Amino acid sequence: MDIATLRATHPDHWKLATAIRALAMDAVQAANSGHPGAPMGLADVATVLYRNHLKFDAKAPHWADRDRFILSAGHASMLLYALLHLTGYEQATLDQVKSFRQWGSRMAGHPEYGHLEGVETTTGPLGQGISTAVGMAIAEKSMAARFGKKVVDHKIWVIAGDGCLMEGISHEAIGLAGKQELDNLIVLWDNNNITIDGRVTVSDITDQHKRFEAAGWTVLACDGHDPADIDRALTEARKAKGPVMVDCKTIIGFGSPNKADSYSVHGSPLGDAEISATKAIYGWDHGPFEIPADIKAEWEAIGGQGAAERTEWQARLDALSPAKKAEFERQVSGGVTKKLASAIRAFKKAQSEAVPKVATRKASEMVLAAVNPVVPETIGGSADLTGSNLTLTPGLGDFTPENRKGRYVRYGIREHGMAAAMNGLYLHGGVRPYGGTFFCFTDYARGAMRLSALMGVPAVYVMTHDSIGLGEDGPTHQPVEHLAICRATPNTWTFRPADVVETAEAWELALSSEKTPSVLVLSRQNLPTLRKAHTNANLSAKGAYVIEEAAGKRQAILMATGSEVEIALKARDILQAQAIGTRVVSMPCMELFAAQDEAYRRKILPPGAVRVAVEAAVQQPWDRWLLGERGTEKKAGFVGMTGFGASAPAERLYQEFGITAEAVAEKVKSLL
Ligand SMILES: Cc1ncc(C[n+]2csc(CCOP(=O)(O)OP(=O)(O)O)c2C)c(N)n1
Repeated sequence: MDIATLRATHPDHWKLATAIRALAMDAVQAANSGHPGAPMGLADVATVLYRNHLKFDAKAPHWADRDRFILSAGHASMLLYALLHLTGYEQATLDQVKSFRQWGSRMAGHPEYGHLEGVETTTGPLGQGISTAVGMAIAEKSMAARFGKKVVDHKIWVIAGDGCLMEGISHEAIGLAGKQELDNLIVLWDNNNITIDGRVTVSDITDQHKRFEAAGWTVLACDGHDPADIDRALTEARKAKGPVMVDCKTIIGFGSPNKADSYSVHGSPLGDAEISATKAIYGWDHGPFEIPADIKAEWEAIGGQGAAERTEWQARLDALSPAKKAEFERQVSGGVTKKLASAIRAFKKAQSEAVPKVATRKASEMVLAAVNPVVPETIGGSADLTGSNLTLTPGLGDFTPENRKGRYVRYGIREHGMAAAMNGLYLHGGVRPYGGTFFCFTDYARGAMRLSALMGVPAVYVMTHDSIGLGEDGPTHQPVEHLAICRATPNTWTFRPADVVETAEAWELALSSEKTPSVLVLSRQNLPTLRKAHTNANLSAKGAYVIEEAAGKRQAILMATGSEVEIALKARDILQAQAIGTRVVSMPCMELFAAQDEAYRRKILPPGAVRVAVEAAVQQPWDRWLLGERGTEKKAGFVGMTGFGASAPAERLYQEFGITAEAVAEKVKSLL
């Protein structure tokens, strides 16, 4: 539909949509950076969505039963900011719009979770939003099954652009959503045939309709500038079977006389002259950031449309039994049940008596078997490695279209999609997600793992097969640099537990975390129980502790994690037999150790002694503990990997790569 017809036939709609377009142009111009084209093209679709379909109350951004709106095309952030401002979200003031993209503004370059109410997830890395939304849709289904449709019954709406659909992660997400028949998920595709390099067709000729249909979606289409047609499509979408993709045919930079339908309007300000010309075409004779009071009032009325529905919902929530209501509220707020700590304590006590020799992946399974029954909000899963990651415990049941109470998601071979879904599961509220794959394949999940950290989502990544210790699968499967990568990522706890007790402690910390994701790095090979004296206290909480003290004068400190703690303890035996007093420090989580005060760190790593770190991975993250923290280069050594692994049984690999107790003892002696 062209502008003249649109203005003539839908004057009310036109005014509302033009307010979005004007704010987007003005804010990008003022910031002298940003992406005006997509908001201008999407304003009609968004106006119909907010006006006629989205269930929300601008005065209650955290209402648990609101529809979620995910702007997967995060570069179009001004679309979302304009909507939040116009509908009257308290934090989305006009001053914030004016300081779009500037230091301290809630309206960051791309929408950032936690900066501004109404932003449901961080988007910007293309493809993440649509994939996170799949997790939200799963969470909605799970919550509805557990608490009833009277209190959980909403939709997840997504706007995704060509870029989101081209990203590989979207393939994983679309496949998962189709299999799971998520009829609460509606994706509005901004089909404008433009990306940064020009027409989409310079790089892609995919038939998106066939692609979505092939994955089990319902596909609808509309003219993305005709409000009646958009409304028809969205109305149909709400009733359709399975997840729905609505192809919204739009024009990027709609109305701009010299830039519409071209890549030049994608990611740079229009310029004052072009803004004037465009506003003239719009019939919008208002200055920058000026929204006439009647139009603002109409938008605010839209912002309040859901208030009555929310009141009715509150009454239904209040009608639940007090226990059920309290449990609903605890789960939605991410609160930790007291039962977790007691389950972990009992588990630790039993294991330090039984002293099993098990792989830490097996230990993790044993912990989960104790924890899952008392933490009903966990939803686990694996990227097709259930039997290797050991993430499934009795009684969870598969989450399927037939069994929405199931708490185990078969993610398929979709590591990145799984990680993004885990973000969505948590952000929706009511779920503590964990999911597994081989540690090496964190590479495949990394984009979403980074967003867990950036957003402060305490997802738990169960990453097994943690080193050359996995053996015969060889160097393609043997991580060497991945511990360094995880430890380099801000706001991430990387746990590499040494035995069953440390594994339980890591799980307790991971499931109690408020804002930090955890990566549990777990062995394939069996490891002895080292913590034989039970402590109620969680020793891993300080990141590192003395697991074996030096006998006699302390001359050496060995530091290790995971399977190498056993090697360090054997090296200590060798050294002590030669009267070299040796302390062994287990360091299951460097980040937590780094967070301790100087006094504690000094207690664990006092000056003077030779320091040797042992880890079957690259040295990089150890430099601080070897060279800093009162250490000196002359007295520091590392036993670990300097390159990729190899294909052979694990024991042989440890011999060949020189990660042995004897080598550690020799290293110490060479430094004394
Ligand atoms: C993972 C990722 N890769 C690259 C980019 C950089 N980028 C931002 S927008 C964009 C083009 C997106 O095209 P489309 O989704 O069609 O947006 P439109 O041009 O319609 O605004 C690119 C490549 C990004 N944000 N994320």
